[in-house]
Amino acid sequence: MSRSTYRFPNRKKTGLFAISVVVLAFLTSCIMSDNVHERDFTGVVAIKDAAVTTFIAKEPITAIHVEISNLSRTPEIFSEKNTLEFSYMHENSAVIVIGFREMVLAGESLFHLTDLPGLELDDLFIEYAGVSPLLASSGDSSLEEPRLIGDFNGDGVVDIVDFGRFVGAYLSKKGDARFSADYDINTSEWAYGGVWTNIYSFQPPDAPDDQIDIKDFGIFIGNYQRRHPYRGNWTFEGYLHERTTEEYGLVTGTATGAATVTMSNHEFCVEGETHIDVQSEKKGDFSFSLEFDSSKAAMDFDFSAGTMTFIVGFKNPYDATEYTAILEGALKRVGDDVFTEIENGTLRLAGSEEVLGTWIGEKK
Ligand SMILES: [Ca+2]
Ligand SMILES: [Ca+2]
Repeated sequence: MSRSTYRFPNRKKTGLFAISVVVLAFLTSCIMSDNVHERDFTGVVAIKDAAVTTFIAKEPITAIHVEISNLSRTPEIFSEKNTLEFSYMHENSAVIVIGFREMVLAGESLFHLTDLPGLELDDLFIEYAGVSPLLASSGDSSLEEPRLIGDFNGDGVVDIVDFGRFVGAYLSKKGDARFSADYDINTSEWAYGGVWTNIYSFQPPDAPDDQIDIKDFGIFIGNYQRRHPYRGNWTFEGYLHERTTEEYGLVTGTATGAATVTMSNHEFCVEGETHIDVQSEKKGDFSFSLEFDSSKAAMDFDFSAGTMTFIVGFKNPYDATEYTAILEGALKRVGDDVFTEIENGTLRLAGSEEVLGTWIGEKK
């Protein structure tokens, strides 16, 4: 019985309840209309009630610049999103700049101001950046060198150090002392896939607009905390060509190596080691280990030629003779796409054109 009552409640009571809800909603809307204000901006709507002003995206947004005139201090900013923001006073205006790590979609809340009950929506000026990245290639490159856009100091990561530089140039124009074309990155694109997926890595040559503004910040935040994908651990395998010598008979060899790649001043820095096994007919099997001399190890890409070069210094463990080995190879290609892997490179010693072996290399 109680079960059926629960499922089919008294219709009279339900009707009364519905009327109460309608009356309450009507009363609330009367009160709200006095206290809730709304203003439409391009791309954004601002909704203000007694305590909070909320900014809602009307289209996808990656960064927003808000100026509030007639203020004497910067306000408190609160956002549910993962943001990078800065604010400052400029004459009698508070300037708030917020970048969003993930694009904020239409209908989603961007941020709130909680401590400005007297805010006039007419005092707001808003600009924003929204980006539609173009993914042109599914490979790591198309014979253009990808760049980690926003890594201004060239250490292979976009971080707070780069942000500090960017902030210093914010709202400068060509000709200003603070301006540098390095920060004029607003036309950058997600040009490649592979290890560069979702990283702004390409900038058309004639595209900068000679000013550093919210559009540039929108790109910067998109790459914030991203790392240059060639940093990290690479592995190599090498095969020496068979050769017959009088002393050792038929000699064959294999090598395995690992290198850790970092970056400094936009150059790759390499440290690592390799292990070489050499087999000989006459004297039995023997093997030895070689360590890279990191001061001599270097790595470079030539994307216009589609090649990678790896230069390694090492010592012969028996007589301490030092050698420089040069590993060169064509980057793997599939159609127009280029991948930073070597499928069949050549190995020789510096100063000699004689190819001693082959190698393959890839990043783990
Ligand atoms: Ca950096
Ligand atoms: Ca710009």
